[in-house]
Amino acid sequence: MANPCKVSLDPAVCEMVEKARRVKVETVWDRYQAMLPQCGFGETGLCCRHCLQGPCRIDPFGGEPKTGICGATADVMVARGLDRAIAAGSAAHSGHARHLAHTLKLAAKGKARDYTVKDKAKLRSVAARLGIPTEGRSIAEIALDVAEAALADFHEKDTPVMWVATTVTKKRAKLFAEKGLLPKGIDYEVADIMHRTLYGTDADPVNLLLGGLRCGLADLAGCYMGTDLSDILFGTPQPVVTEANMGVLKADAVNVAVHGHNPVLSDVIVAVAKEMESEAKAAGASGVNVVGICCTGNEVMMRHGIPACTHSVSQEMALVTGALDAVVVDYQCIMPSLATVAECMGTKLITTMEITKIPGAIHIDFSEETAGENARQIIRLAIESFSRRRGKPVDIPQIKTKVVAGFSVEAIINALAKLNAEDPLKPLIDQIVAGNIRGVCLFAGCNNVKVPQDKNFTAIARRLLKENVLVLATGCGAGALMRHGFMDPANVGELCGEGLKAVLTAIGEANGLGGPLPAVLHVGSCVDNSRAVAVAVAVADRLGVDTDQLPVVASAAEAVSEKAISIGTYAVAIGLPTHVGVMLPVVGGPLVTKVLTEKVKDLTGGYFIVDPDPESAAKKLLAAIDERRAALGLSV
Ligand code: NFS
Ligand code: SF4
Repeated sequence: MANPCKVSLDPAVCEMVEKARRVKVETVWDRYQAMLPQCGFGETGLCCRHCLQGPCRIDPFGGEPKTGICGATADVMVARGLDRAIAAGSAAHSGHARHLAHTLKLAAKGKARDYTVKDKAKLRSVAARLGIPTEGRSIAEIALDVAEAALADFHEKDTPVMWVATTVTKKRAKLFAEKGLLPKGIDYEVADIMHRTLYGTDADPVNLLLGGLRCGLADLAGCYMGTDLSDILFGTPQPVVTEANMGVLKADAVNVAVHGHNPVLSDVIVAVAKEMESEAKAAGASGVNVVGICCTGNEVMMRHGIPACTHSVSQEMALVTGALDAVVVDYQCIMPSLATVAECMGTKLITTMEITKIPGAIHIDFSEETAGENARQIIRLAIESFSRRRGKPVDIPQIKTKVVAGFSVEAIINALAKLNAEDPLKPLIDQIVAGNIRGVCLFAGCNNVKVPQDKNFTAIARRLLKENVLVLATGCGAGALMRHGFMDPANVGELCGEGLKAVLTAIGEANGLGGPLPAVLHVGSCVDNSRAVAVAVAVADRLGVDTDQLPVVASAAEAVSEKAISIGTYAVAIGLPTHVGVMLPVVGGPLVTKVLTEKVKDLTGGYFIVDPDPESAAKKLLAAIDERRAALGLSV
């Protein structure tokens, strides 16, 4: 269907962009237009402010100046810049994981009564993987040890980072150890990047990239730990039916959006919202309607079926409806502009974390010890805000899609076990061998203002699904695909090739769904890219190969955040061809570009594919899948 709105493929977003124009609320797309043309030095990565002699910039066309004032070449400049982006991404994911480790520790000590170990089996399995004894020990004892092991992984100690050494294949752990790529400590690696990219330190672009690769693996640890500890504290996701897009807002309810990343706050809000229904009703509302934005939304969708309102670049549009009474944020991917939009629309913006304050927002100092109380305070503010909004017109786009989410590794294995209880991975592997599943693609990362929202994700996914590629999705990539019906099983017939359709139907029917699994499996938030790694590692182990031999690829088709860069880096480190659909600020460095897109293959088997065109990107991803199939002796 032709879409008159140029900025997004999502009709709900288009409706709200129109409204924003009408009511004169400035949007991310307005600010992008005002920013054009963007700086060519920055776009190609050829500017440096790492010391006070700068800023320095290098001519991207080979003219003068050819180096910075200190003599740093183009390749040094872009490698240093990339390294710092990887370090920032790693710091963010692992900051989120460390927060969970603290929560688990407090819970184990009985000091945070709003938290318990919800998934004891997951706790035991994580402990076993780390070599922590479980026999004859209490849950609190094991939980405390797991929390301590997590915190220990942040600094240098006698063992390498355990959340890398025990989560990749044995072959890969050995390769990383031999090549000096096994991270020593998560914080250690982030600090190491800051050190080596300091003025006058590392001036060898390849050495800089190796440091970046190791820091990228520290990011894998942060993500994997984030998933493990969230599952332990809040439960491992199981398939759940819910909805997505702005049509999930309800004019007559107290609408509260949870936005950001960490379930430490949002999981408690979901529980407290249920308890406070009567308070909301007393204020004249039909109830409390909690909805999600970005990855916090993914966390509570995966575990509680909380509907998703919108994602990433369109976050302002959720407020433009005028129907949101409160937006509660923790950290990461929260546009500072929300404060202005909130003020215009009568929404309360509530910040909760010490590291994320926004002028104009209400700050509630959240702590694990007082989580329930904090959450009640937040919902009360939302109810107050509703009372003021009550009876006033709102503009909720009547657009929503059905979503089946909740595909943790455990849930996927459970589903496959219905076909083969002894060897659950066998049916999956048989279908890959038979070619009914040609390969697997993971869609991850954000929506970027430079791309019409969802265009790359939907175009590439459509193409791959038709070619029988099994698609997993996380983060705002999952958000994009869910808002376009890719997670509604009713659309499998239209979206998937015959082979894939048959496989999804067989699994769905064996599980009593009376139909197929959805075309795209939602595996969670961005830290949950670890779940995709876990699936790949399990399949590789079962086949006796390494992850760089599998017909598995990844795509961050509309990436924004430095976190997407660090995730892409560990995807390459474990051996995946990894597509990025926006230009990376490295193209000004010819050697660095060549290493990232070609040479690194000799080291890890993985490599970056940078291509903003979704059609040609899809072709390249399919070719990468077929190359792997051929090498394994499978039909292509
Ligand atoms: Ni990932 Fe998730 Fe979304 Fe991008 Fe941000 S919310 S952590 S970084 S924008 S996918
Ligand atoms: Fe310029 Fe070198 Fe300083 Fe960077 S580190 S700003 S290239 S002098």
